[in-house]
Amino acid sequence: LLLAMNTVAQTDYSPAPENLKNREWFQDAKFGLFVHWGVYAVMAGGGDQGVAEWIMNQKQIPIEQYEKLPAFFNPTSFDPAEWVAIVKKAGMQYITITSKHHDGFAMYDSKVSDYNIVDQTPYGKDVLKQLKDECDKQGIKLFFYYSQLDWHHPDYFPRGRTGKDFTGRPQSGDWNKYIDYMNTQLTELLTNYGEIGGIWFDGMWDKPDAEWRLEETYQLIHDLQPGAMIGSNHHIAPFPGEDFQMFERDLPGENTMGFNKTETISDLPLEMCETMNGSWGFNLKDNNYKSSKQLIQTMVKAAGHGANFLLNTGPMPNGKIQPENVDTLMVMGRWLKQYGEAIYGTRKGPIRPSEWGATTQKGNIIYVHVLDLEQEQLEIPALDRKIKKITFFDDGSKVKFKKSEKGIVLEIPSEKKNTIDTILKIEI
Ligand code: FHN
Repeated sequence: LLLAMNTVAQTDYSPAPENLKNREWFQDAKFGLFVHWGVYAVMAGGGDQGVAEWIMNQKQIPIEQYEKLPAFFNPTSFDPAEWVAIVKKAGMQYITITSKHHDGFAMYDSKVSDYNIVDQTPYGKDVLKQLKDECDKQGIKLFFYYSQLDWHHPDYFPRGRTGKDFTGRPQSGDWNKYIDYMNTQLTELLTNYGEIGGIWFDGMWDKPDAEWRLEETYQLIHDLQPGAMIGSNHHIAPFPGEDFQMFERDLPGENTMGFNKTETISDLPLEMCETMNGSWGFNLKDNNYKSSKQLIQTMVKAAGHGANFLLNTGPMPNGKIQPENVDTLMVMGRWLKQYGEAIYGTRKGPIRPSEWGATTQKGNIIYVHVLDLEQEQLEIPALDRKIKKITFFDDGSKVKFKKSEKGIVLEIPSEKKNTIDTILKIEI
């Protein structure tokens, strides 16, 4: 009966009206900041590339040692108003911040565990509360990332895939007690911070066959905040109860990562996340920053798939966002100030993104994004609608085009090509 009830609960989800409204908002928003911030920032990657928020696991640091880190985490330069101002100048509409990552350390004032920023750091304040208050003040939505995988909690047992058990925990534990603990922390996050954008789950992949009691957790979230959107990382297809589908480092359906296995694209709102260098958390050595041009073009292609772009920063232990990331975000913000009409509020266009670019659509306007085209002619497959007019976005001047058997051929004179994205407006 219990299984049957669970199954019923699982397939019985129909989003509340406020959830459906938030899904529309989400798809219009298009661009958000992902923040990976925790006590691991103190280690700054330990001098190795590719190590940051995973340092506890990659360096096999037992809990007894890792628990020394919070004493060095004192972000006295953390200024939520500065962070939110950067987000707004970047043209971002929301923030998704780690409330608890795999190391189990809560970046908020949790009452169910003293392994948190208020009880165990010299800083002693709840950064999520400060950030949420500032987001509310400045009209930015806040989502909480929550890791189901936990390298610290004794009842996360049997251990998962992530390496042999290096933590020093006893080889025993009550799995259901861990799920109860997780649901209690989620209740704190959905009760003590006002209306949140949603919960961004990660880490279930560590124990794919475990009884995660997901229906119960999703029901809890939707009961506490019907409008809160649930997303969960690394699924072939979303589970019932999820309100958006995410793609890590992959454009929807491209599956270059392999690890993502997101062959199926659902009809839920979509989001793709990516780092500005190679690390999610702060890594002192990782200076292979992606160019702002590359990131703008990724954002355009994501929009061409109808997906949001969640771009990540790993703040430093002092609470500042890396200057290299701020510079990039300012360039992206200036670009969006000029071309945002072709991104915000759009949905995917009639032609799937490909190497020449992408299309987005808003009402009877199709935006053709030509990225880095060399040749002066661009043939795009037939638009199955009557074309009324084609103009260049930047000055409204007419675009020469002719019909071809495959579709239309656009003439793009060299003086019209910009370095990032030549946008045409097709009125249908
Ligand atoms: O293991 C995590 C990783 O630390 C990071 O949080 C990314 C962000 O999408 N998700 C997992 C790796 O896929």
